[in-house]
Amino acid sequence: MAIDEEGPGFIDLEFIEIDSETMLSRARSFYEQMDRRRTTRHFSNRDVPRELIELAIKTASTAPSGAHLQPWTFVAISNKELKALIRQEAEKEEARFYEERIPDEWEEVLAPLGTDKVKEHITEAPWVIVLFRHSKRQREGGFAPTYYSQESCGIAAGLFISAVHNMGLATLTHTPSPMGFLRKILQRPKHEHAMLLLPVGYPAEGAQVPDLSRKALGEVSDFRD
Ligand code: IYR
Repeated sequence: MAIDEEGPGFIDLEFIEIDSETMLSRARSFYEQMDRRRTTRHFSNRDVPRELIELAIKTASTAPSGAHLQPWTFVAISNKELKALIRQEAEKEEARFYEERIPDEWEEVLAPLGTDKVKEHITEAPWVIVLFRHSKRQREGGFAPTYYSQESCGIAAGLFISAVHNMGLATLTHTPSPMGFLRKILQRPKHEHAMLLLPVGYPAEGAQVPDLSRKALGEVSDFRD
């Protein structure tokens, strides 16, 4: 549809132009703010109001998605018994992973991150969010596919992580493997697949992070001016 054609269901884009100086300073300060984000495994059990979690989910849900199907459900858990059950099941899977299934070449790159089968963050953090990806959607009494649901949910997860960091809290992208148990415990339908488990909260006092650096621009980009 050309820009000046009338089309059903279209409205004008709301766009506020920013002058170039402000643009650059906003771009810089956003980068600097995001560059301070770190993934920590050490969470405090200090309470976080539910409204902040709701806002992080609403922000995540602004993500672009295949055919605008928004193929995600964010399950937000603060219930202590449920968190304990999830931790217990996650640790069972992780014990098998770390003790039996982990290939050498994977162990080699994980070792510097100090991860192990103990998943204290699941019970320490006041909130645990589980992102479920929808591989199908309901249609006329049956099911039809969703499109690019991995990409869509990946983008939504990125926005969620940014929102949490921006509000001054910490989160961790945990991928218990395999994570089928989450659908069962959280009673989600079969076409929803747990993709990420994200504890959200304040970092514990004395929280630590691996001493890492990020790749330089030249290593992650290829410009063709
Ligand atoms: N799922 C495991 C292993 C793990 C894998 C990767 I790749 C990480 O970056 C971190 C951990 C766990 O959560 O411990």
